[in-house]
Amino acid sequence: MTEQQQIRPGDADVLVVVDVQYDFLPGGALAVPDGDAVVAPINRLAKAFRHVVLTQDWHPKGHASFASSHPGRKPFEATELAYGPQVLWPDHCIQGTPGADLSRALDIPHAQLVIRKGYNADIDSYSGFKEADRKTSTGLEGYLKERGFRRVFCAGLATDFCVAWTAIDAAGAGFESYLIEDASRAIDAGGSLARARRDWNAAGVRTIGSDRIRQA
Ligand code: VGL
Ligand code: ZN
Repeated sequence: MTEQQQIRPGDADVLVVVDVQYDFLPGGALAVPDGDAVVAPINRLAKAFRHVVLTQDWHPKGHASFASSHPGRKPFEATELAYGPQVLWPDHCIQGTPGADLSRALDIPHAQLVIRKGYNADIDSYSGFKEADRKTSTGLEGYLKERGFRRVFCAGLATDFCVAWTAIDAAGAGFESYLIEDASRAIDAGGSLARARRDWNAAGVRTIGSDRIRQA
């Protein structure tokens, strides 16, 4: 904390809180181990950011990323969809269900946007920016650029999927991109966390702890 310079969030900085939804929290359909540990650091961080955006995984029933949509396949198996490789998941974050709700433990009344993703039946979207076909945009890049943000700070669930892909796409879109690791938790299935870390490092995403952010 004393070695590295503190970051003081300002008007060019936005905190992106990824998928803190009941289905990813303990007891949820796709519970991330220790997932509820992100809530306290995120609430603390959010107080230091004037600008906060939330993402919300938001699938229709029968979504292509659900194992239940592929007869004979099981959750956490890999498959190929039209756009490439896809991990198959338990049914989760179905539009309008309690599991898809954002956690009420989040204390971020000043959040300015909730961006939903994964609503196209045939395409998954880990990233808050671009769907898994790597072509279809959610509109988040245009929104953040029009707002004049230059640095994007990502935290939430899960580190190795939606947080990593969101941070990677933020870097690809030209933002200075940060992944706040202690305010995120991973699924870590089949080496996914190590793989994601290689990918976000290669993309130029900077890994930081929440202690780098000066508290408000
Ligand atoms: C996520 C798997 C499937 C995530 C979303 O939020 O990381 N992971 N859908
Ligand atoms: Zn999902």
